[in-house]
Amino acid sequence: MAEKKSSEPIKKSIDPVVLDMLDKAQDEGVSTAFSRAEETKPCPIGHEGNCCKICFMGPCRLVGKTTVGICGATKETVAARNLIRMCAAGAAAHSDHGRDMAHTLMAAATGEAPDYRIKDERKLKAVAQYLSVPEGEKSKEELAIDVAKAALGEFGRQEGELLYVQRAPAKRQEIWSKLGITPRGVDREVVETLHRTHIGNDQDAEHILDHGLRNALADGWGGSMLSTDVSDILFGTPSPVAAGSNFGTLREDEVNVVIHGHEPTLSELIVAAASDPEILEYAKSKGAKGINLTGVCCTANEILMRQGVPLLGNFLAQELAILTGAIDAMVVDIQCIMQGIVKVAENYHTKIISTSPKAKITGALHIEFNEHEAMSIAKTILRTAIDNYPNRGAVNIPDVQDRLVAGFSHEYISYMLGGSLRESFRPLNDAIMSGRIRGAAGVVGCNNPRVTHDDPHVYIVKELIKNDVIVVTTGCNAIACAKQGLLTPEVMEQCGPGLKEICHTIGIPPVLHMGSCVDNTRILTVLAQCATEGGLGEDISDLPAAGFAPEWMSEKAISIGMYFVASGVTTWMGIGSPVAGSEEVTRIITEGWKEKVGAAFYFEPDHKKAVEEALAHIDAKRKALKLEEYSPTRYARSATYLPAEFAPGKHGAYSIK
Ligand code: MSK
Repeated sequence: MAEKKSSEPIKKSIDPVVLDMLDKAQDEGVSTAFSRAEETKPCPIGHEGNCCKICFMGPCRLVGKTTVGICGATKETVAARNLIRMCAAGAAAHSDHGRDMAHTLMAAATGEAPDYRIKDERKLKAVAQYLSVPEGEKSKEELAIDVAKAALGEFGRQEGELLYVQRAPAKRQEIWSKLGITPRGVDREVVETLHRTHIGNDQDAEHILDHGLRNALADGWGGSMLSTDVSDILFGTPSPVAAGSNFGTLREDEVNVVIHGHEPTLSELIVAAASDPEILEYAKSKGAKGINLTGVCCTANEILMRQGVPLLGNFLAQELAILTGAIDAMVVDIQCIMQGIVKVAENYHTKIISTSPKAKITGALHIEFNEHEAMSIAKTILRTAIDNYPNRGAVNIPDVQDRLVAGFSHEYISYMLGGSLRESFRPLNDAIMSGRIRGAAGVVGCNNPRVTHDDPHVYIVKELIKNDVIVVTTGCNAIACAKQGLLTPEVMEQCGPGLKEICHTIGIPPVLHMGSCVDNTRILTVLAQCATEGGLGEDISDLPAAGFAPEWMSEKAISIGMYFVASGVTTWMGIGSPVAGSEEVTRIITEGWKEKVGAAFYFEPDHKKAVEEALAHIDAKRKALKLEEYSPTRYARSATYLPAEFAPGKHGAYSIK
């Protein structure tokens, strides 16, 4: 990682750039999420899931001698309802995003959105198969229309079950079927959550939570998975790409446009428009040398994965980036956009441009996006940013930038492991079986100012690879890793010897950036393929694998965590438990779900303890599979004596030029 002030006290963040910007915010009297978190303590009642506000007899606060609400609802019922309502909101956000992608595919295929085209025909054909759409003699546009129709049908499906459920291992499907939690329609499960949790309806915690699992599965194996697939069809399935990260990706002499949110639909067009000669000429006419794009949150991850656009920062960096004075426009679409950015921007020249018909922000300039006039809107946005370039005041861009390699779709991982003729997960399974790789972990999720920014993310990833656990990452964890240089081939040197040997031999980095929040479904696909490849049991819950969301804050993170668990991956969430107020609900989601779906849902604020527990869990899974006992020293020698041609950066398609 690039060095800055090593003596900087690590308190609010482990990122020196964030610490510098926080000092600047304090000096200039600018309020940020960090300062507001200090001023606003979490409500202890709501924090533990003990506040019920689903009717207007309350809100009922179940504390002290008050153990039931006015209607008689118990702490168990209230905590369970609160949890699955969070899950439903998260699933709705992901899935509504997925639905919009399907509408864009339809518009692209019918010619109503002329700025879009079908970029990945191979993926289109694969998705057609998953959705039981016959290929026949159709043109790619005709096939795309049928795929879009089938995809849209999954959201409103009224009969039967989601088609993508069949992508899970057979044993997992049986578990869901036996428990009656196989998801039906995506929208249906969200609506049913709201219905069940209305006053006077479902009032048995376990029964409520069972539906929560089904709702989460409708996200993971439904809305989110469709979103990822359709994005790949439209914009291409990611393959390795090198880029930079952190505030040093801003340019003093170019128009800086920051893309923030979650949807790739507009940002892909902004990337294309930014190299349009007419737009570049316009930028030059205002004194800028060019247009520089960089991104925040998952829109950033989407356009990094496919276009190599650099990462500016993760969730907690969005306000601080404006303090550089170098951002001419921050273009936002949906989800994870703090209202606070508008207030911060009032102190500088930055224009906040909202674009989604679903997300207006008071005080922001709204340039509404629609896919029918996409390129024209993208250019209008860039012109607005260019017009704002001469309005800059003092600029303070920290000279900190780290390299990264991203773009690890499950298709690419499979190709990387087996080559174009024998794409498979066999080498990965073999490496796990031999104990060279101890296990696998998905580390994902947000930032939360209640903990040291990026610290739990980075600690967990470093500990896992040191202990020979291969890591896949998405969302804001991936951005935290990028800023610490953990997404480069060189990080192999920080791995345990077995993992290091495998990374050198196969040519994979130990931390694989798989994309945005909806792309957590790529992780589900990898897990399903490992489970069916052979040698590691028959189900995802048999795998020596674990999930983490150490700095979670969003409802989407709850939905992701719950669909990981319902798919068989024991998952550790950080921060604290939103159901701590009910011992019974805590028991159900841990021991109870372990029995039901073979995986537990832990909320463990101590991230060091979470890693220890996860490593013990991985070893227990290895033992149950009767695999070689993991030994950290067994492969030490072979990893030390690798030939020079396998040196980091020289091997594999991901080498940074
Ligand atoms: S952006 S949901 S803060 S990961 Fe997907 Fe980051 Fe969490 Fe938003």
